[in-house]
Amino acid sequence: MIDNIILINPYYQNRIRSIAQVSIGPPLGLAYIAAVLEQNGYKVAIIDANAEKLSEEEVLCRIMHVKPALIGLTAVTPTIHICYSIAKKIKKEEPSIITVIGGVHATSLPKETLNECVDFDFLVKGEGEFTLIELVDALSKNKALSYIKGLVYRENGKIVINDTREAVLDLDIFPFPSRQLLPNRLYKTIDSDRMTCIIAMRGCAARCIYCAVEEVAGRKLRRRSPSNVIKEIESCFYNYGVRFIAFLDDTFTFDKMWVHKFCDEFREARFHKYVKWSCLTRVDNVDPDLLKHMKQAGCVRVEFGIESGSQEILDLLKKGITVKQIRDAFNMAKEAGLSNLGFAMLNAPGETIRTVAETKKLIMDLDPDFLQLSFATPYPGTELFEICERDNLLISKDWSKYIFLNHQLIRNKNLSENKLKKCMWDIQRSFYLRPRYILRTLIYMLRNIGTAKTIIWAGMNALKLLFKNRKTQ
Ligand code: B12
Repeated sequence: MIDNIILINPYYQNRIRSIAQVSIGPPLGLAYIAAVLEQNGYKVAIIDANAEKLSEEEVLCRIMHVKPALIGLTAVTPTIHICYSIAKKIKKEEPSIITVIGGVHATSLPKETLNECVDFDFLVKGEGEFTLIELVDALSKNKALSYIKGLVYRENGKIVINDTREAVLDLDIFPFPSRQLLPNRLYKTIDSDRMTCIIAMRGCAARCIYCAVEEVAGRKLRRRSPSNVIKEIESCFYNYGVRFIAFLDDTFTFDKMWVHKFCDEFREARFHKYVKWSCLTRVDNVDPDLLKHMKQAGCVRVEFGIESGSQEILDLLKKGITVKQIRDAFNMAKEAGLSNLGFAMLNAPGETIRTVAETKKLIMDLDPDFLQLSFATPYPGTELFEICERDNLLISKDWSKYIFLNHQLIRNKNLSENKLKKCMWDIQRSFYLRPRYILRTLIYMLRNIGTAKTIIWAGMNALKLLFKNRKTQ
């Protein structure tokens, strides 16, 4: 009988330190899975080792204290080795505990993951809510596993990959994530230390070759209803004192009608006065009216993928946008009074000193309020990964290095590793060390005094990064 389940989010925040990654958000995937398990009568706990900064030993200690029947672990590519290690420690201490791995890395590389780690008993491909319920039910009642869509397991020494599970179309059927199992007080962004994340949509229709989202959530876009999302916000506000929501949807404004409706309902419920929010979107999915409406409904920041200032690189990445659209979107956001963040990357295949200069120029012209500059990283399951494997451009398959802020993983015949680091440092120095930028950030800090500590910490990280990069020159 599977009567006690623990889900674990490993500790990774110490490894992804950077200016733009000062936020710590809840592991929403695990909280959704927990909600469905609880709805079906199972006893479940979540250990958010990331938010609580728990070492593997501390995680193990908590697990052994409870001795659950089943453990579920979540991983992205650069954290999979941490899950390998936790699973190994669990199996060594208590081999009867069933271990399940899920998340985007396991979904992209199911066979490799089970081959690399004998300590995982099961792997869940794609969205895990119903697969895990069916697995727990089958194990409890000794039923066959072969019918469970999305499940991967070993049978007679061979790895069996069951049929793919269809994506859930009506997202309103899911209960809200089990926030009562999370250390909510530990989640924060530069905007607020009373924040949480919400996902209003799953799937992404864009075809960017570097993105791994399709692996888990597919290309078909599925939206929750605005009222369902607002009910979740209401619960976060009254039960957990949440004052800031970071929407994690890949393209929040993909369906503009939906956003207008959401903004209307949010304002009608009067939440816009007490709860502020931010979202991620594409530069080709916004217009002045929409952004103004979002601002009126409490939105404070929009985050756009810039990726590159070179049209050639944008086209190669299949981003489906133009440099002009990037410029227009940032202007529109500024005119609407919204703060903005831009994501950009260096070292896509074909990057040259000229295309880097184009990116630098664009970033300086746009002058975003926040910038996240990273290395193009070929995550497994993406077209970029296939291209790099095919053209022998992969520098390493050590997954722990797949942190796009820290490591160059694509060989570049136009730019040496050293030259590339220099370019990265040059853009960051030119961007952050402008008196105008420093002043603006100080004003932002004064306005958000509650999160000043977080911003100072981010600033220190930025300086550390700049000096570290300078030393390597
Ligand atoms: C929010 C987010 C973050 C947040 C962190 C999480 C948080 N708690 O807020 C921050 C900003 C810190 C972050 C950082 C990074 N991220 Co990120 N992030 C996302 C984002 C936008 C949303 C994740 C999410 O909540 N999804 C919604 C939930 C419901 O889905 P889910 O987590 O996938 O969970 C479902 C299934 O995967 C499965 N499942 C997951 N775990 C488990 C466990 C079990 C036991 C089971 C049964 C099932 C299961 O069931 C869940 C429910 O259906 C995704 C893009 C996306 N749309 O998913 C990228 C994404 C996950 N990130 C990505 C990357 C690359 C990173 C970084 C590595 C970037 C970097 N700095 O180098 C870091 C590394 C973080 C780390 N863990 O080490 C990539 C992952 C690619 C890969 N192969 O690893 C994604 C897919 C984006 C992309 N464009 O490709 N990220």
